[in-house]
Amino acid sequence: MPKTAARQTATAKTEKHSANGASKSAVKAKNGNGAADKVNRKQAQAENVGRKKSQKDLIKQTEPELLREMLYQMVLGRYFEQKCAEVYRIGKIGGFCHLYIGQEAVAVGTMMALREDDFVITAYRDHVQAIIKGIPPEEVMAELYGKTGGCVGGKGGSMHMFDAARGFFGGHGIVGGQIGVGTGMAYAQKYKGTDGVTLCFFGEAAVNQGMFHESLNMAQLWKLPVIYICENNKYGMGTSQKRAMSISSVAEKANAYGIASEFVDGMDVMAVREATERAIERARKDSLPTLLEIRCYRFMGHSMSDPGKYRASDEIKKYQERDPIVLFQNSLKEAKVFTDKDFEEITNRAKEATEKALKFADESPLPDESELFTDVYAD
Ligand SMILES: Cc1ncc(C[n+]2csc(CCOP(=O)(O)OP(=O)(O)O)c2C)c(N)n1
Ligand SMILES: [Mg+2]
Repeated sequence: MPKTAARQTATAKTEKHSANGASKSAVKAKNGNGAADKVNRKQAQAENVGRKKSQKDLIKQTEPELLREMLYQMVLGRYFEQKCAEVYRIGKIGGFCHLYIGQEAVAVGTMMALREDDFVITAYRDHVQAIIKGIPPEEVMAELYGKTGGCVGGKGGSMHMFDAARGFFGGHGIVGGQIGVGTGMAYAQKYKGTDGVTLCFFGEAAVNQGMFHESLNMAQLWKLPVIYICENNKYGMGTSQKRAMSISSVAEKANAYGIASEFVDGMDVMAVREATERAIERARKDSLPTLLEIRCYRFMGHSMSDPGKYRASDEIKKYQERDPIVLFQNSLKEAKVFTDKDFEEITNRAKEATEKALKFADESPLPDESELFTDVYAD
């Protein structure tokens, strides 16, 4: 094994677990399928107390203005998507529509640690990521409506948000497909001599695709500045991870390629940010990849057409008790950074931005019929 690979494997071992107290669960996950379900409640509560303390400690070390913006983006993501569900039900949005409700801490914690010129690519659960990357909520909503004011002129819809100028490269419907494209984006950043990095999001079900393994191998071999973010929400459509994956720890899979990895609590936005900052530094300074397994939970169905019969309501309730927004708000209050008045201001601002987006989408014209023949590529 070349020296560099051996050194990196050692890094992977020492840096595998976050400082947020999640390491014990990750080690346990090694021997059983779906270890998260088997965690005993008392132990989980004790871990939660530890994580809450670490969230408050990190809050105290962070600028209040940044914390305000982080909370705003999380609340905006939540309101925006609740409205998406509402207008979907009355037929204003058609086709597939996958909501991100419950996973907001992942996008905010990771993406808000980026520089503006860094790149992001993700799967079809992409509305909130698009907004955080700077696409105005109006353009995201108009895209959902299939209107010309949308970020891709109404031709992409829910799954295909895109804005190259803002460094947001989709919105992809083929599970795992974006992992190869994201790896290529990081290759381009390195080839062009920039110090930019790429954040590449995917779900845990995408890890079973060959593309994941081919990409991780190349990323470490060619030392690419890419951060792979596996949003492990435990389900791929209606199939639980337990029924689809022989090893339940995704982070551990990075060891096969000598890539540094971490396991992170996706309900804790500060822990997500902290782990991402380490990965960004590794990518920007040393041009090395990282795999972050961020454990989270989607509160809604896989998509708007999911009847959701495969999950027990008790399980959903268990995760809702650790709603990432409520958790963050409570920590901010306990750390005496914000008061109820601040929360009210943030909530009102998010509601206003969502209403403005809805109005814009309603008033935006539908594409002209002639648009059927533009931007269409066929051999
Ligand atoms: C190559 C491919 N196979 C199957 C599908 C159908 N499909 C769409 S979403 C999905 C589940 C993906 O789950 P995960 O990667 O965990 O992401 P999540 O939806 O949980 O965010 C599947 C199998 C697809 N779109 N592409
Ligand atoms: Mg999933």
